Amino acid sequence: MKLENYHLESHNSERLAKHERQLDFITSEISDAQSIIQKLVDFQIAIPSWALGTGGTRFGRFSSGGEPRNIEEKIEDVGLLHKLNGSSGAISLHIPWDTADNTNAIKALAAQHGLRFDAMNSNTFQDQPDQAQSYKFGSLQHVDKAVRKHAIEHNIEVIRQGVELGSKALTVWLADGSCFPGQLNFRKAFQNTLESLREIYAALPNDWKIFVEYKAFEPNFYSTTVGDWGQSLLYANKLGPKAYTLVDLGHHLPNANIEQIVSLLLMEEKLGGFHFNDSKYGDDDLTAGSIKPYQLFLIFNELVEGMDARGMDHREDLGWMIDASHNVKDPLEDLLQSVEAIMIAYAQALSVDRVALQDAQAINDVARCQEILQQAFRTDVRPLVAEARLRTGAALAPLEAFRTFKVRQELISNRGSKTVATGL
Ligand code: PSV
Ligand code: MN
Ligand code: MN
Repeated sequence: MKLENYHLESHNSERLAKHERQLDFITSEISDAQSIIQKLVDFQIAIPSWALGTGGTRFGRFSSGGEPRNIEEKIEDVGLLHKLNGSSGAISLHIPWDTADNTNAIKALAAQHGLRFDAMNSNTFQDQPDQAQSYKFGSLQHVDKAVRKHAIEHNIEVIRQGVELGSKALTVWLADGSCFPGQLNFRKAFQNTLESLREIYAALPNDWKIFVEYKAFEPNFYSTTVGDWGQSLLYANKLGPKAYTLVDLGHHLPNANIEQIVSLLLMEEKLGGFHFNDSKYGDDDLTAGSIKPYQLFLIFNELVEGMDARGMDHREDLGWMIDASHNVKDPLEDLLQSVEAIMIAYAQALSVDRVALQDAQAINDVARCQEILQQAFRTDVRPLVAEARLRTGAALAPLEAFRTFKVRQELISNRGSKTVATGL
């Protein structure tokens, strides 16, 4: 069945009494519940177009069926998520996977679903069919200027497509690096990459940003040319005010203190945005908050503290995106879970008693500092997140609604059980 507003209304009315009891309790427990709810209503997290199909590993891929076959169907899927949770009002496209033939129709379709276009992603990690130059040994870093030029032109084309759609940012993630010691002159690779990024930067419209995403490893396993936040920050500083670092949670070496990285990038005014996900080992791209929810909370704790200290707008000043892959779960269910986890971490961070924390820090009361953070982390803020959804007309329990109203079955019957989404 097609998901209609009256479905959500009946879903919500069945749960309303219980929800109100839970909401009453939490609003009596924390002081500024209403302002937290409003911030949650305003907060939007972009859904990556490439996460809407079933992911896979190099060993196999097991589709759940009804996957979106083109950009129109990807927009429809994000529209469904947004209808269910009220917080997925943007889509992040990956080019050339999502190159649209008719931009105006795509824009109209997105607007119909209440979606905007978040950062555009370029792809210089794969060779496209009949591509004249190969990215086997890198793209923007390549020893051959012709390959670099090809990659630069691709990025400029992505900006062009993004401008037509109304996007305001380009995310550059490079697979560039080396697999074995001696393969690469690190300094030359860095300089080539910088020179290439400068050409791309020069093509950015004035109101655009470029996000330089770093990653410690994979597909290259000896060195990566934008390997950590230090290297990304170097590029961003050298490029200029429109360049920022993008933090993908899965792109660090084990046990990295991501919240500290976030804090310092904010201080330097070079934090551009996020790719949220979670991991046990590396770039696992698991559901946000599924493995290390305390880390997610600590990251949001730094974000709220750092953004408020700098007077930044929580909605506008950073790019909030998910970057995940779903191998065994329904991608839409998984994305609903990720958005929920991000909203919970945000709500918990908003509820931290900042004045008390500053006071405790000033007298080195370590135990008290820990208590204050853990008090917020251990408070069940889910009714606040649910209330934000209720106020936007979305579902009190999105995942349950997804199942009750048989959304996947409807997609399978419309699209078939063997569809393969373009992307990863
Ligand atoms: C690379 O691992 C990455 O996180 C980058 O953000 C890419 O754009 C994305 O995955 C999809 O390939
Ligand atoms: Mn990423
Ligand atoms: Mn990744």
